[in-house]
Amino acid sequence: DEDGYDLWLRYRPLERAAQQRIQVRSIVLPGAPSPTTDAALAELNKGLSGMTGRAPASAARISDGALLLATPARLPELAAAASPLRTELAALGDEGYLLRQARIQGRNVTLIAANSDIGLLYGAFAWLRETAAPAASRALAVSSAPKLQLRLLNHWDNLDRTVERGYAGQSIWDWWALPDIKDQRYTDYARANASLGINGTVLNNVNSKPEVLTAPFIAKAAAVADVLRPYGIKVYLSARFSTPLELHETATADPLAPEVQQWWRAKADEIYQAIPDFGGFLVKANSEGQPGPQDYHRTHADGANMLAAAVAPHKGIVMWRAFVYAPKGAHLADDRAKQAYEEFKPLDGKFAANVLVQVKNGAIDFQPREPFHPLFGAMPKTPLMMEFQITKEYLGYSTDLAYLGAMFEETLESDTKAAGTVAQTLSGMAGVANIGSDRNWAGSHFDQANWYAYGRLAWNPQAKSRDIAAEWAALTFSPDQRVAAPIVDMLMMSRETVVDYMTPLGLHHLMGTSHHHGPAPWVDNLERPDWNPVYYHRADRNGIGFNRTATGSSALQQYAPEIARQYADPRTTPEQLLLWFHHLPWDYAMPSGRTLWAELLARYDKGVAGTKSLHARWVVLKPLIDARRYTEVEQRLARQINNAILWRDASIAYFQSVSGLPLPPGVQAPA
Ligand code: GCW
Repeated sequence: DEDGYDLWLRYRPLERAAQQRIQVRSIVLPGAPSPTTDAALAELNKGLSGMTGRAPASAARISDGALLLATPARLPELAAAASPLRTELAALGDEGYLLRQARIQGRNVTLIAANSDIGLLYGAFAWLRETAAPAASRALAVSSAPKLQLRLLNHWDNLDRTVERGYAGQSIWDWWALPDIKDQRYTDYARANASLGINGTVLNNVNSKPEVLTAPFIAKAAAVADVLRPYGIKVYLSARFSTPLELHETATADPLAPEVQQWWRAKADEIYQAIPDFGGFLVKANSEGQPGPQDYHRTHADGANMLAAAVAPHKGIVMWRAFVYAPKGAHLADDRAKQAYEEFKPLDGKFAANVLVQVKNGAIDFQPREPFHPLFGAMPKTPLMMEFQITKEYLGYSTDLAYLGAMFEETLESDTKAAGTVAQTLSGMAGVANIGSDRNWAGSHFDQANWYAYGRLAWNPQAKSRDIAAEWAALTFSPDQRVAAPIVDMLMMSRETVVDYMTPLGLHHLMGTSHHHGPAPWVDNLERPDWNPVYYHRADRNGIGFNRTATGSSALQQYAPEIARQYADPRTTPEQLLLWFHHLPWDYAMPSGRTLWAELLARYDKGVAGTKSLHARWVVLKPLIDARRYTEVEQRLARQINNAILWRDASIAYFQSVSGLPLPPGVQAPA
């Protein structure tokens, strides 16, 4: 059916010519099956029956036309000194795989080879992907291993099934029904994630509750872990720092107090009893009112290391978030963008070996465009994780089309001028999930692409977002280039379109208060100055933008000297970040020859034009798309045009009221 539930794992019938190329007569798995190989075989059966109309039989012996799944342990030939695949396989690690047409035991087979059963599962998904959306007449020769060890989803899911910043219905975790009732959706969730190589998931919101770590919830998390385990996905939990105190089991939450350390050790032991491969904790501390070690005049390192010691005997990890900003104090008058660097940079080298610091892509908060976070490249002694937001809190929810693959790629390939690209500074990646219990999982069909792109980039942070978009479009809609190619174009233009109609030229944080949807650049009366949009755009009669150079907040100094020098001058600052770093007069001359004011207006217009173009490109695809998905997408694209017009008109009207400048000839003042 066409409701989107099957995501990119649709396995629709292939055209006859493509079917004939497959020629799989049997499936062979030497050695004893495991829950993971069972999952791989089930997926291959599902995929092949869908695509070719019949599932080949499982066979014990290798014969011509076999699809052979093998590890060196299962098939000693692969480990033999004479095997041409031996070295290649050895380089692929625990999770990598290779796909090949090979001659084994004198038979012509299609080989999926790996060093572990998880590698075989990943290889099976990769082979199905290649088969469903074949790259033009290429010989099967794939060899792939993940570049990052930790590839996680972070659910901001609450125990009452609401989801913070979730736009796809309720949480998929039905805490009431668990542990006894395990929804089939958990298995399909595991399949979808394993198909991308995602190998961990934090089940609950970083704004966490003490109850999460009580026995009943540990049992529920254990039930989810049991479902996910065969798919190579570990379960993690967000831990509230004050849990023992709030449960009245200690008199303090001070990380240096022996009773607190003892409590966490015992808690870790209890969790590992129930979930032997539990991944560890994610912690939001001393940020937005969450408790943390600073409440006891201890550092982030003191807090993280205390938890790290509790999970270390079990090989667990702690992911400690760097998204911090003070509720009160000096930073408000100055620049909130600076706080994470100021708190964390001095702690480089002070974290235990099993602690990772998890840093948002930018220093403010998941804006449509931010420069990369200055902590990347600045903490050489600390493993860092990237935190991307897949759910579109600031980019139009699940209504507006914005392909985040392009945005993720832009951050990952940014040069830190200190330690290579941002991608090269990473030990792991976390994506704040956009998944909910909506039938199509993500709230809209196109938002599935953001989950997909995140997963593929976590596997290979150097991958190209356009290639990923092409894969997704072919798998999700159709490999027919009349369909896939225009969808790729829509995806690739969508994010810049959103930037243009919401926050062009480096503007940021202008969204409506608390819900963060729609424009509110005029708001200046919130209890905290750094929540007000006026704090960020700083528009007045003379100009607009946030001066982060030495004559302003000096946030620019947190970057490597080469970047700091380049961006100190507006003329050598990338245009797309101009007003992030500079406050400029309205008549500042832009490279286009327009004044800044005229350029701003042109960008808003371009954004609106972009939404009309997205809609128009979709409408012509109508004859080629199933009716249900066509309509569901069309309605959102039409709505997006109106969202863009609202953004443009409200922003221009407000900025005009501040600048006092006339609109250019031909532009009507909004009614
Ligand atoms: O941007 C803010 C979001 C909060 C979120 C916080 C965070 C989970 O508006 O909803 O809380 O970021 O990342 O901790």
